[in-house]
Amino acid sequence: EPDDLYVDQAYDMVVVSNRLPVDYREAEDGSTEWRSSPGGLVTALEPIMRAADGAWVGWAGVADREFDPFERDGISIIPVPLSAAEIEDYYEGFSNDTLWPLYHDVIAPPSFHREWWEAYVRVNRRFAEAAARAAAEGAVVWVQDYQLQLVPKMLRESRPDLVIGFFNHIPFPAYGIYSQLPWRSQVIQGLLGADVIGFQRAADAGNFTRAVRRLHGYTTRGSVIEVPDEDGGVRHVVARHFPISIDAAGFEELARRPEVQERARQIREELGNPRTIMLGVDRLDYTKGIRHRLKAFGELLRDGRISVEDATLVQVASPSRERVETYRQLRDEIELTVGRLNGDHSTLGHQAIAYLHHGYPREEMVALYLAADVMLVTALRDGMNLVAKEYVACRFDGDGVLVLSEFTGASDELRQAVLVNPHDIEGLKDAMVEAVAMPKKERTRRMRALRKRVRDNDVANWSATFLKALTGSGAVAAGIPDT
Ligand code: GDG
Repeated sequence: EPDDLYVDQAYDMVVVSNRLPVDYREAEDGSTEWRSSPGGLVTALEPIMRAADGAWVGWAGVADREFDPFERDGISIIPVPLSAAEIEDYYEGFSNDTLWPLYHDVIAPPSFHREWWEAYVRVNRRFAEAAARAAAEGAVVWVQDYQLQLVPKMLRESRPDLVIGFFNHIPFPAYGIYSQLPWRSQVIQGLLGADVIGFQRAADAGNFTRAVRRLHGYTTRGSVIEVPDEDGGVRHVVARHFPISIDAAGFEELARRPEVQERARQIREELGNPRTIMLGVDRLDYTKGIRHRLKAFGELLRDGRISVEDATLVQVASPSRERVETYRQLRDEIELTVGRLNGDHSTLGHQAIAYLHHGYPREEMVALYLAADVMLVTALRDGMNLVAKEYVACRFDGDGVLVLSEFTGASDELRQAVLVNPHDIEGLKDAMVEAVAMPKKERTRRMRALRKRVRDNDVANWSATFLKALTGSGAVAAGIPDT
């Protein structure tokens, strides 16, 4: 049973994110539990939160339920309630059907609805109030992601004593696209309430800074923005990139387990021992370029450049946002394409595509990474793409080829991947063939360089760098290098 240890204004470190690191689950038989949702962010922040005696403010994942704060594994959990209507308007609507497509360069058309915006403002205020209530005098509050862009300003207004950070996990678009947003000024002002605004790529930070100049005319010097305050002075806000990463050692540890390696061998066996296994792992999302990948693979089979005896494509498409119409349509399109390609090319002994619309335990994901000779990351736009980094971290054998879209944040760092423009289907096909045929020596050389990069910048490094920039911000913000 969770024990209620909550005290107002007691926490020196507060993380605010749409979802808590734990989900409330109700089983068929009526039993309930708080289940950990061990994402990368949780792994990154857990040690820091425990050391700082921190609090995590977020939604528990169920509608219309209020929960008291409680402690779990040394972290105080502060649930914020959302009604079913708010989930529709703030989360599925404004977050996932307005901001998500807009910030990913309008790959899908964003919907603009004033009721969604009103719900977004209302819910952001609720999160800000919960954080303000939890934070001690002078505490550090770190707000996560696009669902909560108004929280920094709301917090600063009620609690000017706080040190406020914000990290945007998804891209920030160029002004020509961003400026479509009817509430573009309010969102910029919301973010500028922070002391440090973090982005994945230097290009995202540049887009944000340009939007600030275009909309508000504030002076910017490198990564520092001069925001006028009420008493005629200026406040320094830093906007720069902090590329997120993964728990690289944790993934490698899993990959080295004998039972995981045995499972990788078994996967190859079960697929009929194809010479090459290609792998895609994505949430089923239109930003991930799954259709482009299938098109390229299908044409390679059609043209006889590869055969089903040579190569199988395993595509894990984990279920995502199934109540948003664009996602339902995407699923139908992908499943039609997979069905056609398998019908045209599979034999009784060899499937062209093993398509899996499931979520899997992490061990199984790691076994898949180990089994995959070629990893295909063909996103049309992606803030970072952690799958690319996870693949690399797991390949302690120094083998495997990463095919990586230039439109991912990861491609700024993972330069030794086979880089592709997924819109160029011919180029993508050539890259896939090149990856299949790459000599062992070349594979090893590239993988060694990729692995060094992921190990050197792991997720602990990411959070430490951000928090250092944040706690050294304010007067000394100008000292932060701007590259
Ligand atoms: C957003 C940004 C940015 C997926 N299926 C299963 C599973 N996963 C895990 C992967 C990976 C994570 O989910 C997905 O992370 P990505 O980075 O690839 O993509 P988004 O979900 O879109 O994340 C992205 C990220 O935030 C962090 O800032 O990199 O650009 O869009 O860890 O392994 N994990 C398990 N089973 C699955 O079926 N266990």
